[in-house]
Amino acid sequence: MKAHDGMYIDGDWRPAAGTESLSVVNPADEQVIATVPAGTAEDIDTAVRAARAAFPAWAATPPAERAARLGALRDALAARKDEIAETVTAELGAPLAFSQSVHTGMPVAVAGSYAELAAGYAFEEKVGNSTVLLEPVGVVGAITPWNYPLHQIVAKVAPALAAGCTVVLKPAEDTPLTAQLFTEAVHEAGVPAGVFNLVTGLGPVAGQALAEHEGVDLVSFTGSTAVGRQIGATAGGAVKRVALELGGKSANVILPSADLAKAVNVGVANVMSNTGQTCSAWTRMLVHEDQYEQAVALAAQAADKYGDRIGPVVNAKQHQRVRGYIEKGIAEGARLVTGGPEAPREQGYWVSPTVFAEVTPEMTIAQEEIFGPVLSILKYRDEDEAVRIANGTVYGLAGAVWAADQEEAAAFARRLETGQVDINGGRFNILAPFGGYKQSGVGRELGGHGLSEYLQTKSLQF
Ligand code: TXE
Repeated sequence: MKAHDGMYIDGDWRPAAGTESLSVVNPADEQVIATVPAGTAEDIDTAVRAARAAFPAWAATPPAERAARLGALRDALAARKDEIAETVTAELGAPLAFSQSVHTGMPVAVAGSYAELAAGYAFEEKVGNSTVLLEPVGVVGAITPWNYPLHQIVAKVAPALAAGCTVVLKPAEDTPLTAQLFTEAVHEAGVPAGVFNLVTGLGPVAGQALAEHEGVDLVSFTGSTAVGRQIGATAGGAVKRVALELGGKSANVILPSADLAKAVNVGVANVMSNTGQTCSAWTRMLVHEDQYEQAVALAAQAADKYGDRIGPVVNAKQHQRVRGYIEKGIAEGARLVTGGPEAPREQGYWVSPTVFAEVTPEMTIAQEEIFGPVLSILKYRDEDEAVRIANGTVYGLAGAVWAADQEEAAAFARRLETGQVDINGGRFNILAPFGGYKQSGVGRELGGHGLSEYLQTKSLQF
């Protein structure tokens, strides 16, 4: 596949400082499809300097002009939609139809939403005898994961640019080609030199250098809790702003009055979507004891329909990790209803859609993020117990509640310690804040709340 052999810094593709490179592998068949340069601390330093130099002018650019660049970015992404979808499929392994709809459609819409938000945002407000100015934080270091290669980038870069910040992006090493396509779109959109910069490379090298750089004012990270904790500690030590979007173990609570078949089917689809590699996935299904066996049978049936239509997981490490969790589930005494740890194909990182029943709240598979197509079904006796189980992990990112009427479900949702809850299936809203309670993270993405992460306030008293 086509790849740039350089970093995008100060408005141009330029050679990397070092000579190392990263191989990009297609997870469906383990073939190397491209190589990109592996950035070093030196590349990061050059990129941060470019972003610093570009900051004053971009911060002073009228919001309407920043909005116009974001509108052009949305158009440039939309014009590349086929190429983006094929690239996401090649480097992530997602089925092409899913790459076209979610992996491409959603980020295009999010970029568009920030073109609108930037144009209408109140960057100044009156509070009594004060005028409060909402000013851009400065240079943003964005570190993104591979699971939604384009969306994760757009969800950080678009609000940062809308706010008037400049950015250095270090995308995941598994999916740098989508990041390069995004960069081409930024260039084509006429975003001024230095406002956006791309350095590809390894997390512990380029990522860490970016998180630790003194010239970065805010680090926005999405990825594992382990790395997030480390980045949070570094940022805290340097007293710099940080936004962390980490893992999840979301509960899908089916109340007895709900349409059981619908709730189970949508719940299974939610977990299998993107091969389970979604931080907000409803990986724990909570069902009343009287409906438990029926729900388990329905879930197994629904999971079996997916077969290998869900695509592989992203890489060898995740392949081992996900199958390791399935083995652990069996070892700890959960009942394997369908699927299992055996790889269904010899080549590629495939995992069978897997459903566990008789999962108890303290089991590893009910506590830790698996990040694969694995559903755990738990039993509850009454609503209080359902709330306790749903809230009984270190995470709190998303969730779902199903009941006969919206009010009943919403009343239950108010008791959940989590950042987002879908009522009777909900409908993903790109303007609603997305982010975690507890160890699922710090800060919010998307919509106006996402934009405000990149602003700091100054008040003038009259
Ligand atoms: O994540 P990493 P991995 C969870 C999920 C998954 C697990 C491991 O449970 O199974 O994390 O995935 C960069 N300093 N999520 O290993 O390593 C790295 O280069 C700075 C949840 O892929 O956290 C990449 O760009 N940066 C999740 C990004 O961090 C570092 C999405 C994420 O990689 C770094 C992905 C370092 N020391 C995984 N080390 C979500 N919340 O959506 C790595 N990176």
